[in-house]
Amino acid sequence: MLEKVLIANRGEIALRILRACRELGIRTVAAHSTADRDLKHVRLADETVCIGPPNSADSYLNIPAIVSAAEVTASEGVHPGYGFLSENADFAERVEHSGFTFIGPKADTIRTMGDKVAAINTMKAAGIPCVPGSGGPLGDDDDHNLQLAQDIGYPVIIKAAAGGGGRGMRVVHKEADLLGAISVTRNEARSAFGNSMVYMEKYLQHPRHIEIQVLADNYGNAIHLGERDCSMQRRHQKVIEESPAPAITAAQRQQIGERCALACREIGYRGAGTFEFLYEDGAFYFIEMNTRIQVEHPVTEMVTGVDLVCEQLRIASGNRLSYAQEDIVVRGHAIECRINAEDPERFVPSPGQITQYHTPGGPGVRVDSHIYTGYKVPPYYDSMIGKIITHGDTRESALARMRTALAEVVIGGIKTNVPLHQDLLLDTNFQSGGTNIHYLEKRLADR
Ligand code: MV4
Repeated sequence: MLEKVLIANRGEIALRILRACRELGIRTVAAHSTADRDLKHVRLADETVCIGPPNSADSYLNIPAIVSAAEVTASEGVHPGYGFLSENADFAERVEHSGFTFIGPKADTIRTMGDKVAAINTMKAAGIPCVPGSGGPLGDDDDHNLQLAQDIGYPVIIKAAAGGGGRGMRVVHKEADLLGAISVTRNEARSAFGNSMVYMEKYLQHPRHIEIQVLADNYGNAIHLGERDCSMQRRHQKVIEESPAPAITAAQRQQIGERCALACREIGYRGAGTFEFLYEDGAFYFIEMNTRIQVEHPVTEMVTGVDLVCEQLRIASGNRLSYAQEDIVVRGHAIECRINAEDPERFVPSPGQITQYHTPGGPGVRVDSHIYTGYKVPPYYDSMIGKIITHGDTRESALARMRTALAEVVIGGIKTNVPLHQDLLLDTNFQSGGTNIHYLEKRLADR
């Protein structure tokens, strides 16, 4: 097993990684910015190292500072968490070339999945169903692009190959708008990502966002751990996630899950990963692969009983997967509410000191958060301050436990989106399991 791991992240995921390390007897190094000296995991870590000033660009995104921190602390592994450098292939490469273990896939895999055109082509070749589209980057031949869109059928969507997660895309409803949209998306992609490559897909108008969790080791073993429905989102920020997805059957889960596990074996995937699909009218369409642990991983942990972060650490330590596919059973239902320090109506961040904090509890309730009474939420980072996750035998029971948990939680001194969650938990369309990716934004526009 790795002996010492540097945690190159902050907040709840840094604490989550620290807990997994503790459980496995791995010593921990908390790499933190000057604004984060009071983070809970910094206080709990075996060692701490300051990697720079508050701005992420100078600390959590500062590759030389993090690699140096690993060197001076004689760390063996580096866990990137999510966000920040977690899907930066150059970072993974620098970590490995400096003699440390990057806790994630090979740098080449991260690079391939970061290029959405390459990712789609890789997955298509590995038997994963994809959205009908250009099958490659768009060229400069206007007539060819017009013909392509006509063949695919309007509406189409133009996406930046270097984008992802909702950045750099444009929906086109009619032929007259196509060429302008390609050129605008290209220019935006060039200035935002330094890469003007764009591609075209059929635009699916009312899909759900369903993603498959996978784990793979260095020995050609790969398993899937079912799916998560993350359709409840606003501006590409997920708000509520759940597992299993209300819309699909156990047979569908097995079919798409096995395809993903097979694809992992074919491409030599390693570590934890997520296949993102759009799901519409009974069919799955691959859009992207995430090569990191995700915010919403706890709902999968709650229904499968698998500790995904411990598995990441075991895999990076060179162990075989602790589970075979037959060992993975989806039991009951789990739901996660992301708690943000923000105004619940206007969504503006609400940093500041937490004057009072009471956590919910009881059967099937889990709280993943780094906050405590007296903690000051800094203004420099993402506004997510934690997650409440509930589990029950049925979806109804998980929802009831979430309503109880939300009524119990007290976070004083700052605004949070708890009232929004309370509202959504009472929404009859959500309760009956019927929402797509546009539901929340429509509902907010209507209120
Ligand atoms: C799409 C789509 C419809 N059709 N692709 C947005 C984030 C990025 N991961 C891909 N996205 C979308 N791609 C096709 N062909 C709709 C979206 C989309 C979306 C996807 C998942 C979750 C929320 C979303 C919100 C708006 C648009």
